[in-house]
Amino acid sequence: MGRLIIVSNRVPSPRERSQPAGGLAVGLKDALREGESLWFGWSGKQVQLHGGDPVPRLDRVDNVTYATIDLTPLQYEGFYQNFSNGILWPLFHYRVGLMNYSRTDWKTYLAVNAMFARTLLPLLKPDDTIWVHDYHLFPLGQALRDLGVKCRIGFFLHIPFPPWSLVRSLPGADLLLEDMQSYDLIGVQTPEDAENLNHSLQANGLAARGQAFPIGIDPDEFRAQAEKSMKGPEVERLEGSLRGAKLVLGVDRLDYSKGLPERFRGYEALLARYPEHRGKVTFLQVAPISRGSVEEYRQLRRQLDELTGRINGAYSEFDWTPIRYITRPLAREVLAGFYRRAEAALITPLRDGMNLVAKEYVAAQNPANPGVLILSHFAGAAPEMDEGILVNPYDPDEIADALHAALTMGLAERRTRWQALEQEVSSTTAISWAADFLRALDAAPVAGRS
Ligand code: GDG
Repeated sequence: MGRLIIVSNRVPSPRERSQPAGGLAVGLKDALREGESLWFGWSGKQVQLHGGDPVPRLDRVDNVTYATIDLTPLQYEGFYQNFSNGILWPLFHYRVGLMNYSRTDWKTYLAVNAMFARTLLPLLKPDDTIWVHDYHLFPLGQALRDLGVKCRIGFFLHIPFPPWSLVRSLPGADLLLEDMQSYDLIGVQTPEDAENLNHSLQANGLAARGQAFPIGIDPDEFRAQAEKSMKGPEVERLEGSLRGAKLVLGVDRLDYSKGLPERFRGYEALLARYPEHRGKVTFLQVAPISRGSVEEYRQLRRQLDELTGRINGAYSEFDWTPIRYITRPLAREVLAGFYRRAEAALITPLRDGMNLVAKEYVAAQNPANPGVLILSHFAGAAPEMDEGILVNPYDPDEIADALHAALTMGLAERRTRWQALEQEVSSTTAISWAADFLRALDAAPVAGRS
């Protein structure tokens, strides 16, 4: 059996490797356990290079070789910051108006993908299987084919794929789709994404290669974390500080795709329209700052600072604060206990590829007294998780009604809903996701290569 080669923009740091957080690293950890494998990508460092390509740094742990390269500050800016996060991210989250297109960044994006291919090439063997991840690396498959690579190459997109009528607003979208023909299989999160991708390919006279492989978590590991964390000092301190109030929890990177201002307004509407909850509920939003040097993200932060101040100013009592808002990351094991303590999770992205937080919340619950999941229709997880309360995240009043329903729901209904959700989270895990994708890639017809 040949090796598995994973390529992603970022390669987990040595610390993240031993304790992987998030679906990608967890799912791959198991896939990487069998046989020899290599994980290639950016180190996360920016270094000024004087001519030529970087040389990959190799570092081996058990049967996995991690190969990382540095980017120059100009590559970081054009490829990562501007094109990937400033153009592709908003567009693929249906926010064309936030896309800051520039032809220079497009050229840097293509050049960095070509550089990834050139630096990866000497590490490859003919019977390797290559699995490329996410929107930073759409053109990588073609760049490898241009260098004569004939291995099987699969691609997985972690974010949504919007309809062609939106995608086409990106200059060069047709070229990106053409490049994607180099992949033997393209995985996306949901059937809707697969349909959009396949229509886009067909609108450009290309073969449909998209298939849905919804990503999951490792529910057993997360449940164990949550149980352990309940006995820890942080959950005890949280419990004490709540003084009997119910807890509504939100956990998201501080990103405009996550619907945070709308969510805060939804909670405000709860306090306004259902005054019986005043003083009896606390909303804790954990939102670690992400991409903090991009203007749209700074604006969002200012907006949330203002909303939190306004809502707390209007509704606080001298001994009760309605919103607790933290923009630093919390430790994963602490977070797991907070999920288990929360009576409701409020997860209302405007668009999300999947949303692993929704699955983690379900895995963390106490079966005897589970909390309620409130989830946006526009999370990739929604079709699988419709036993939660599904909401339109643009409507603060609908969020308020859902919160009221969750906070007053009886034990029997909470348990019935949770059991169905738990079944779903346990049946599509990170491990089965990676295995299903790799099996399908192995079986995919190899398009016209000898
Ligand atoms: C992308 C797609 C897709 C969050 N805050 C803290 C923390 N987290 C962890 C969560 C979860 C992960 O980060 C976030 O995963 P999501 O899936 O919710 O969202 P994205 O980061 O946008 O991920 C998404 C995913 O890729 C996988 O394909 O589902 O749609 O956008 O695991 O728990 N972890 C810690 N502290 C925090 O404060 N330790």
